[in-house]
Amino acid sequence: MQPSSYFINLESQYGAHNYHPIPVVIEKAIGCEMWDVEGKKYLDFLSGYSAVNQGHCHPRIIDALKTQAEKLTLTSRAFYNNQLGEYEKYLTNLLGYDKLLPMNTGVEAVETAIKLARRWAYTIKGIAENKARIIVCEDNFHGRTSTVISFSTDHASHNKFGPYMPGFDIIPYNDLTALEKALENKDVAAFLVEPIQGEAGIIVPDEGFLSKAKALCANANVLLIADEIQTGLCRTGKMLCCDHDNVRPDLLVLGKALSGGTIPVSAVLADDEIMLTIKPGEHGSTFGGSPLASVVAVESIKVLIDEGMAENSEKMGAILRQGLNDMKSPFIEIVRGRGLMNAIVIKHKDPNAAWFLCESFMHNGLLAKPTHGDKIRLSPPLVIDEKKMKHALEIIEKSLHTLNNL
Ligand code: IF1
Repeated sequence: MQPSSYFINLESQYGAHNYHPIPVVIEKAIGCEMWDVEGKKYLDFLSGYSAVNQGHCHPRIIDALKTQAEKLTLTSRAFYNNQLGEYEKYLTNLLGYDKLLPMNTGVEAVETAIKLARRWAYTIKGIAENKARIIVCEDNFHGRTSTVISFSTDHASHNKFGPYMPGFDIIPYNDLTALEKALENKDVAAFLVEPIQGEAGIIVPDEGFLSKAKALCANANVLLIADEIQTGLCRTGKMLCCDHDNVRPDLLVLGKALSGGTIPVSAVLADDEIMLTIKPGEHGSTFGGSPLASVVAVESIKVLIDEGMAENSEKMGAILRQGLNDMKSPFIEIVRGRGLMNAIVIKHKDPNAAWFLCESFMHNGLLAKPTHGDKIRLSPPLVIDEKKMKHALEIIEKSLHTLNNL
C-alpha cells in the first residue's frame, strides 16, 4: 500500500497547481468521519465545502445513486426521461416556485440566474438590450467562470483573467443605504447576494438585512437572486438561509448538498414570469437534469428532511459556538456563524498561525482549512452528534495550545 506522500507527489507532478491542500490523503468516509490512506481517523469539519451536509456516503443517497445508475444515467435533454419531471415537481412544491431549471455545478446555476435576470429585464421589465446591470456585493463568492470572476473583488480569483464581463455594480455587503442608491439606476435587473458570505469568512449580515433588501428590490422592480449554494439545504439551521428572514427570493440558486456530495447537481428556481423568458434552444446543459442527478437530488432532500438535519444543525451549531467561546482562547478573536456554518478568526503574531493550527487539528484528528490567512471555517456534516461535537471541541482546544509555541 502506498503512503500519503506517494499520492501527494502524484498530484504535484501530474495535476495543475490550482490548490494548496492540507497534507492529508483521504481514502474513505462515512457520516462525519474520514480515514486517510494510513488508516488514521478524522472528524471532517469542512464537509466538502458544504456539499456533504447529509454526511459522507449516506446509505439512502448511495442506494438511490446505485439503483438508478444500473438503469439509466443520461438521456440528454433531446429526449424526456422518467425522473426529471418528478424531481422538478418535488422541489418546486417543497420550496414554493413554479419552475426549476437543472444544471450541474454551482457556478453554472449562478450563470443561469444571471442569464434569466437579463432576459427578464429585456423582455418583461423593458430595459434596453445590453444595458441590464446586476448589483453584487464586495467579497462575494459565486464561483470561477470568467463572467463570475469578473465581479469578484478577491485578487486571487480575479487578477489576470481579463478582459472582464461588464454590467455589474459592486456595493458593500450588508449595506442597505448603498443598495438603495444602486437601485436608483433604472437599468438594474437584479441584486445577487449570498444570505451569509461563505468565502469571505462566514459574514452574517445584520438581522433584517435580507428582508429589507428584498423590499427595496421589489419596490424598484428588481429581482432578488439568492445564492444559497452554500447556505442552503439545512446548513444554517433552516432548509434555506432566507427562511430565517422569511424572505422568498425571486431567483433561488442551489448546488452542493443537492446531491449529498456525490455528483455535481445544481438548480435555479423561479416563477413562470421569469423562467419562461428562456425558450427551447436558448440555454441548457448535457448533464443537467439527467435521470441520475434527478433521483439523487430528490433523495438528498428527503434525507435532510427525514433526519431532521435543519434542527440538528441549529442545535449542534449552538454547542459549537458556545464551546469555542468558553475556551476563552487568546488566539480566537471572533467566533461567528449560524447553524453549522461557522468560522473562527485567529489572532496571533505569526501570520501563518491559522495554517499551523489546521495542521495541528489534522495531527489531533480533525480536518479544516484556513481561508484568507486568518479565518478557519468550521462546518461539519449535519449528522454530527453531541458526543462527536464535544470530541471536536477537545481537539480544537488542545490544538490551540500549540499556538503558544509558535
Ligand atoms: C473552490 C469558498 C466554500 C459558493 C457559492 C457558488 C459557488 C460556491 C456561495 C460555486 C462555491 C466553493 C468552491 C470551492 C471553494 C468553495 C468555498 F471557499 F470559496 F467559499 F464552499 F466555502 N456560490 N464554493 O460557495 O459552486 O461551481 O464550485 O460548484 O475551490 O472554488 P461550484
